[in-house]
Order: sequence, then structure tokens, then C-alpha cells
Amino acid sequence: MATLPVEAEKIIEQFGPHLNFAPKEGYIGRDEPDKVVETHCCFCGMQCGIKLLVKNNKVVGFDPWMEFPFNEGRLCPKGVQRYLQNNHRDRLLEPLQRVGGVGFKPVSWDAAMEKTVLEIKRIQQSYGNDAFAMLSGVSITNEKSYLVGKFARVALKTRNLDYNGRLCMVSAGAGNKKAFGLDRGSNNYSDLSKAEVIMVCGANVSETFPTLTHWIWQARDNGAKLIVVDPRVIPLARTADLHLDIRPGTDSALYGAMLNYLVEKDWLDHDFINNHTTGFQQTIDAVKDYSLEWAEMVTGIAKEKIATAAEWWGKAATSFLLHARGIEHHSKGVENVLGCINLVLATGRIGKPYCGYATITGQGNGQGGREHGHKCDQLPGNRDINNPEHRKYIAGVWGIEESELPGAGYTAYELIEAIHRGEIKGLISLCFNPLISLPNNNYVREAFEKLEFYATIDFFLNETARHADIIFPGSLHEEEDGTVTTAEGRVTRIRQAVTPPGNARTDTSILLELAARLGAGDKFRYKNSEEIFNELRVASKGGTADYYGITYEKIEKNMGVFWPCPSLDHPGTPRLWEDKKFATADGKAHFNPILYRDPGEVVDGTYPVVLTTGRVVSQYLSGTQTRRIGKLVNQYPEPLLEIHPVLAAKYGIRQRELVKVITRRGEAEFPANIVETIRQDTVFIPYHWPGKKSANQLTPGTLDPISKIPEFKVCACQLVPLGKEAPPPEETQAHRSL
Ligand SMILES: Nc1nc2c(c(=O)[nH]1)N[C@H]1C(S)=C(S)[C@@H](COP(=O)(O)OP(=O)(O)OC[C@H]3O[C@@H](n4cnc5c(=O)[nH]c(N)nc54)[C@H](O)[C@@H]3O)O[C@H]1N2
Ligand SMILES: Nc1nc2c(c(=O)[nH]1)N[C@H]1C(S)=C(S)[C@@H](COP(=O)(O)OP(=O)(O)OC[C@H]3O[C@@H](n4cnc5c(=O)[nH]c(N)nc54)[C@H](O)[C@@H]3O)O[C@H]1N2
Ligand code: SF4
Ligand SMILES: [Mo]
Repeated sequence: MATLPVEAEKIIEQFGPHLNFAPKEGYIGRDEPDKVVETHCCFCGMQCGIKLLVKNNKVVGFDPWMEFPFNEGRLCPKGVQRYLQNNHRDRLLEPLQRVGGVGFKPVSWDAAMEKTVLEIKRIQQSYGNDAFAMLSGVSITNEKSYLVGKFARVALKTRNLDYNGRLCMVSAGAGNKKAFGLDRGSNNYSDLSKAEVIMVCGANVSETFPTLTHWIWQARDNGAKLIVVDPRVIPLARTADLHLDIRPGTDSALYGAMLNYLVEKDWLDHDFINNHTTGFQQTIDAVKDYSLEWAEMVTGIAKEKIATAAEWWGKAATSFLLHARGIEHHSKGVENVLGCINLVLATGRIGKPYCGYATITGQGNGQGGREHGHKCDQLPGNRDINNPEHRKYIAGVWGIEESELPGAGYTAYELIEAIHRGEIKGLISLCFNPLISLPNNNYVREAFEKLEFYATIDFFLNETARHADIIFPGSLHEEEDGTVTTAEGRVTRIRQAVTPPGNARTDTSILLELAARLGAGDKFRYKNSEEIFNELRVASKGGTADYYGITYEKIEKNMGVFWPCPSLDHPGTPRLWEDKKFATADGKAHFNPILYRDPGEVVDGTYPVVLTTGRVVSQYLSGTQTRRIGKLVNQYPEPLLEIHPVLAAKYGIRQRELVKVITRRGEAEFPANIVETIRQDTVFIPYHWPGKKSANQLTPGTLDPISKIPEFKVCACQLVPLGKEAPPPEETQAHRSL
């Protein structure tokens, strides 16, 4: 190796030789790449711009993409390691078929396809079309999301399609539609930088959307006040002006009491309320008895802090409210969301510069993937599958009769219940690992054991795939062209950097071949992703999520285009509602009265401690991808039980002692991590691990009645210290990439 500058050597020593270091002289320590591809990180909804370095059809490193406007080159720990998946030794390279119930053998593509189509036909002929279901996910592009929706309805002819956004974005989506008639965050994030007050509710931004922190810090530098609502002193809360240490499951009481206090002090925008909204009076009547004292009792937050939060919010000229799964993963997730929106509407802080409101979208394409027919009751453009006009329009685009279009099906967890009942006998999935990510996963596993046939498309053998009869080796983010829609609502280009390795194929080609073999080939004739996108544009035309005016060329030219973009000459819409014409039937924003109610499970004598679950910075979702990247594993190798010293002392729990956590669903053991940054009545477990380490052995299948999101964020548990220290984290070298 040539002698490196000291600076380069230090960086390589710290991060390993895979980190590209490219000073002016060229690519030191490695060969010049064959090409540099501007694309996006495959992980969270920020969809940070990144340049992938490609050598011999392999992704070998990355460079920052300084020009991409949202992240301007910044990346988080997952972003800088994402490139290690493309030629990871665990990649699935051949189709696999289950043999004798004990393992898998590689088979030809033809055999895997034939077996799958035979089983689909057998199950549908014996039990009806809806007995074969599909589950999908939104780490995939808009083109693939759209294709999945059409594939399920037109090729499989089943009504039972749902997606992993059911565990993620649906409470926010339902709340947004009720209030605004449209489901998208209201602004691009640069609007945060000059907001006077920022309130972040149930979003661990520094760990889950690290690059978004930049825009919050910009605001702080400009003098903004930051309010954080979270049962834990999350990293963002450590720099906040006010931390509201809420008892999990009580957000709607907080927002109701804040609204009541705004009314009492008349910190309201009467002009906005009178001219641009409906439902104000019923909404404030609903909370008229929600005093600060009452809210303190319910939420556990000191009443003075609630008053201060309301005062800062009420008196500010500009403000931004952000929330994520902390308030949405609840059996009243939609109500919590609407409680937040009521505060935004009462003060008229929307549709103006530096004023906004947004749910922070979770998965890479959590925004686009929830718009194009991926949901059990939805058609492209965020159309309603129960609406006769919407059905007719989409049937026309797809070249089928309206009567051939199936109706609404089961949501993700309901689909598991339907498998248990024997209504659903077969399943195909892609981009979803339900055995880890659905609640009450012992029950979910039993469902997978009952299926007569299960096929999956993935690039790694995830835990659910171990139950599959056929596994199709699919493609990574950088192995196909397409678009994604970022959390901001910006439609951007994902560029194919390499072709899938070995005998793996693109997800799209797998779906297209299955469609053809199911006899629907004439409805699925696309030469490339752009052709699918062009059909999606037409399908979305006139819907609330209107992409008609967005083309690949326009995206390239403008570094992304914000939807809605209804015509080719339309510039896109970075900030929604500037014209105060909301997407509801009456054109107004809707207040919604929210009465407080308890979460599905409350603590009692037997289960006296609140359990909540979530994420850590170095792991991603079910961990299929990040548990295979050594440096990310090292950063947080195993799930720990976060517990406050006072609660630990009550049970005599010591640091790293194994603690059995028991709920009404099951039990699991975790090493204790005693920290002062959590409420004294609450414990927290991250959920990225499988089997005996899975937090979802404990969580309930309680669903929000509207959005059907599971209540991941609150249940009641018992703690039993086991009197022994946890062994050191397992040696995970086998899964490591380096
Ligand atoms: N590192 C990393 N980043 C990710 C992901 C990942 O897996 N890992 N996943 C991506 C995806 S898909 C998503 S959905 C997002 C999720 O992003 P977040 O929603 O930020 O992540 P969570 O950890 O699920 O929950 C956020 C916070 O909610 C708090 N909380 C728990 N209960 C309550 C409550 O009742 N009320 C309030 N106000 N807060 C509560 C928790 O303490 C936690 O800090 O992250 C995205 N980014
Ligand atoms: N207890 C608890 N449970 C939770 C949560 C929580 O906070 N607490 N959060 C919930 C949330 S918000 C979410 S979003 C879900 C996520 O849950 P999942 O969607 O099950 O998690 P992923 O890890 O994304 O699993 C997706 C699978 O898709 C594969 N994959 C990724 N990209 C592609 C692609 O482009 N093509 C193909 N073919 N496959 C791909 C990955 O390899 C992985 O095997 O978990 C939920 N579960
Ligand atoms: S913030 Fe999200 S999109 Fe950006 S680098 Fe990290 S994981 Fe990737
Ligand atoms: Mo999510």
C-alpha cells in the first residue's frame, strides 16, 4: 500500500479500510472506483443523499453527496455502513426450497416459480382467492410499492394485501387525512430553522433520524425554544429547554390540557380558526375540564411544566410540531395525533414560512409506500378502494373491469388472526419480517406454522423466511432503479449502482414473472422502472397524492420534486397549505374533539411496571440488515432493559443483572442497564432482536380501532431479578461483514 497521509491513516484505523477517503490526490488505500453513483441511504425516511462507489459491479465504499439539499453530505452511523450489504457473505444468491421440514436446498428459478404458482392456484381453487394473502414493506421504491398493489389485486386477485407501514405510519396517516384530507408532513425541513418554538413528541430524533437534528440545531442557534415530550431523557431532550417526562400512554391528556390552557389564556388565532377550520367549539368543549392539575395526575408531568409548554407554544409567532411513533404506536394513536394537530390549528401555525407540523416518516419509503395502493383498503394516489369512482378510475388504468377489482382486506395483524382462524392458507411476502416486528410474536409464529404455503422475497434469510417453503433471492436498494418519497414529501431518484449478485434477481423481475405465470402477463408489460413510474403517475392523477407532473427528468433536474404535483408545468409543493385550501371535502382544516381514555393495558398489582419499546441508533427495525454489520453490532450488541436507579433499587436489581420481564403474553430475560434518563415507573427495551431476545414476545396485539396500529409503546409488566449477571454479549462474528 502506498504511504498514506497521517490524517488518512487515522481515519482508516478508526473506521476500517472500507471507509473511503478521497482527498484531492485520488482514492488513497484503494483502487479508483469504476463509477460513482448518486443515490440515497436505504434506511430511514430521511433518505439522505449518498454517493456509492462501484468497482467490478460491487459496491465498495461511499462518498458524501454534498449537494443533496436535505443532508448536505451528513450521514449517521447506519448511513456510513449501509454499503456493506451488497456483497455481504450472507446474501441469498439462489432460490431456496424447503426440504423435509428440516432445511433448504437451492433450486432453479423455474422450479421455485413453478412450485409457487402451483401452490397459489391450489390454495385459491380449494379455498377461494382471498385465502392467499400478501404482505409487503416500504423499504422498497414507489415503483415496487405500486407494482405490489397491482400484483395482489390483478395477478393474485386477492383482497388480502397489507404492509409493514401498518406498524408504523398508519395512525399519523389516518389523523392527517381526518384533519387535512391529505397524508403528508406539511413542510420541507429547512422550515424548522427559523421556527421560534419546536415541540417534538415521542420522537427520539438524534437516534432515529440523526441527520434531522441538524435542522433543529439550526433553529436553536437562531434562538428557538425546544420542548421534548418523552418518558426518557433522550439525547435531544438533554439539549431541550423543557422536557415533559410523560407517562407512556397518556399523550392525549397532555395535548387536551394544553389546548384548554390556550383557550383560557386566549393564545389563539381567531382569524385562522374562523375562516379556515371546522369543529373548534366541539373540540374545546371536549377538553374544558382538562385542568393542569388533572393532566399532572394522568401524565405524571409537573403542572408548571405543562403550563410553560402551553405558554411558549401559545405566544410564539412561528412554531413547528414534530411527532413519531412514541405517540402513534398506541391503541389511541390516531387520537394522540389529532390532539397534536388541534394545538397547531388553534394557533394557526401552518401554511406559513417557519410554521409547520409533521409526523416524521419512519421507513426509507414510508411516505411514498403509503400512497400507491400498498394498504389493504387503498388504491394508487391514496384513493379509497371502497369508493366506486376511485375503483372505476384505477380499473380503467389497469385495463380490468371494476367488478374484477377486489375490495378491502385485512390489516397486517388481523391477517395473522385470519391465518389462525383458517381463513388464510397461503402467503407471499417481501420486505417484511413479521416474526420480529409484529406484537405478541409467539402467536405470530404459530400462525406461520399453520400456513399451507409461504413464499418470500428477500436478500437475507430473515427470521420469518425460515418458515418459508420457497425463498426468492431479491434485490437491495442499490440494485434497481426507481424513486422514493422522503419524509419531507420530496420524490427523489434511487439509481441502480450494481446488478444483483450471483443468481439473485431484482424484486421487480420476480413479481413480473410471477404475474406472467399466473396468467396476467398482459397487464404487467414494463421494460423498466420508469415505465412503471409513468403508469403510477397516471394512476395517481387526481388523487390526493398526485404525482402526475413528476417525471424522472424533472426529479434529476431539481434534486427531487415535492408532491402534490398535478401537471407537468407544476413546480411541486414543498410547503403545503399556503393557500389555506385544505384537501378535505369542504376545503377547511378539521379540529377533532379528543377525550382522554386509558391505554389498552394499565398497570395493576400483578403487573406493576410500564413497559415501552423502541429503537437504538445503530440497529434498524427487525435487525435483518444491521445485525449483519459488525461495527453496528459492536455499538449495541444486545437488547438491554433500561431502568431507573430508584426502580432498580426497589427490586434490588444491579447493573447487568439478568432480569426476567413478564407480561400477559410471555416472558423474556434482559441484562439491566440502570440509567437516570427514564421515568421511575417505566422500563424500555429496544426491539431489533429475534427469538428469546425479542421484545415482541411481551407486547400486546391491542390495535387502534381506526388505524389498526399495534400498541407497541405501552403495556404492563412484572420484573423478576434473576440474581445473576448476564453473560457478555454473544460473539456475533459469524454475521459480521468485516
Ligand atoms: N436507528 C434507527 N433509526 C430508525 C429506525 C430504526 O429501527 N433504528 N426505524 C425507522 C422507523 S421505521 C421508524 S418508525 C422511526 C421511529 O422513530 P421514533 O418514533 O423516534 O423511535 P422509537 O424508538 O420507536 O420511539 C420514539 C420515542 O418514543 C418514546 N415513547 C414511548 N412511549 C411514549 C409515549 O407514550 N408518549 C411519548 N410522547 N413518547 C413515548 C420512547 O421513549 C422513544 O424515545 O425510526 C426510523 N429510524
Ligand atoms: N416492539 C416493537 N415492535 C415494532 C416497533 C416498535 O417500536 N416496537 N416498530 C414497528 C415499526 S415502526 C416498523 S416500521 C416495523 C418494521 O418491521 P419490518 O418491516 O418487519 O422490519 P424490516 O427489518 O424492515 O424487515 C424487512 C425485511 O425486508 C427486507 N428488505 C429491506 N429492503 C428490501 C428490498 O428492497 N427488497 C426486498 N425484497 N426486501 C427488503 C429486509 O432484509 C428484512 O428482512 O416494526 C414494528 N415493530
Ligand atoms: S439518517 Fe436515515 S437516511 Fe440518513 S444516513 Fe442515517 S439511516 Fe440513512
Ligand atoms: Mo417504522
